[in-house]
Amino acid sequence: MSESINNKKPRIFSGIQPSGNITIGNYYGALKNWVAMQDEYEALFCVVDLHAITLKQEPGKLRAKTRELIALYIAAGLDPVTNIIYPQSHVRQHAELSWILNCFTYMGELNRMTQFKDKSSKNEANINAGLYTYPVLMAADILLFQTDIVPIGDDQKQHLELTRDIAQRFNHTYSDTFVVPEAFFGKVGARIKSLQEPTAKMSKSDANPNGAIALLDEPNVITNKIKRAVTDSVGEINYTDKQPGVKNLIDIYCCKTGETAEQAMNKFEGQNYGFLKKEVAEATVEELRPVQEKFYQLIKDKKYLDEIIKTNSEKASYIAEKTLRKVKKKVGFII
Ligand code: ATP
Ligand code: LTN
Repeated sequence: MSESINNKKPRIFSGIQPSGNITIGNYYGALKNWVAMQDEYEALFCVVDLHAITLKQEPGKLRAKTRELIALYIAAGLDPVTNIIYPQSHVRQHAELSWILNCFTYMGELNRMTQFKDKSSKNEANINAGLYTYPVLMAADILLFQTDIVPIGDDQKQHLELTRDIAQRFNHTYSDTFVVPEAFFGKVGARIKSLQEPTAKMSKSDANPNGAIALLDEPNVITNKIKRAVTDSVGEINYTDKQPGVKNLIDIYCCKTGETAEQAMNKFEGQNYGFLKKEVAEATVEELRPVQEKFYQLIKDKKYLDEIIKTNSEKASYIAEKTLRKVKKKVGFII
């Protein structure tokens, strides 16, 4: 039974990997939606460091990035008192449930995951088993908390479908144990594209630094990256898939203003690419300025951040243990 039936608010869970510099793709596609949803839901926002080590990470850097991402969650507007904000590795139940769910997931299902195919083709020297079972850990993250809604970018859709399948399979094998979660996709920010390769998604692991705008990029860096963004030779601003570079810039603009593409086109129709880029750069700088200011205050206060991590991890662990005990009992472990 959903815990949300007993409590007042439905529950959401989501996470970002501390595996690089988070981008405006993560911000508009994930974080900003979370901020808008936080009051209506009981929310857990996780920094998924266990997922991050599926690719090689430098230990000191991973530690710093994890704390940095916790601070960015708060700087972007998430309340660390009313929401549960914590690093995944602090709650051991994630790994425990993940093992159990591995035994309820078929290799045929994992073989179909496009993110695995994508990441393994880019990391041929390190195609480890964690990269392969990554979606099972993600399912464990979500199912541990009896999550109702999972706000994600559309690149995670396939993983969420697998999560639902695993939950249903487990529920059918035993009896109702997990809430079967629904995905939630934001309107405009669902898929921001790379500035250099506007048919591919903007990603924090992009090898080309000009492809992605990091949340902590300085204003002149943001402006320069947008100036260099790939457009086309049409020379006319239209919102169409035939002009993916221009379309992406309009999307980024709309993420800031909340306008529809149609509304934004009233402003851009008949203008040149230079004008579009200038407007997009100004909008982005303005959006990120307050987030950056708050971030630099927070990151100085390690004690405060560590306290947030400790209390929130304890809260998460308490909720997670309830589900895990139920699961262990159903599969036949002595509890
Ligand atoms: P990596 O490049 O390391 O794989 P990533 O940039 O894809 O990372 P994740 O940590 O995998 O980031 O994703 C965190 C969240 O941000 C997810 O909900 C994902 O769907 C969303 N997201 C990532 N990139 C984009 C994007 N370009 N547009 C919209 N949402 C995105
Ligand atoms: N796999 C996701 C990050 C992630 C996540 C989750 C998102 C891990 N666990 C649980 C939502 C819910 C990604 O790569 N973006």
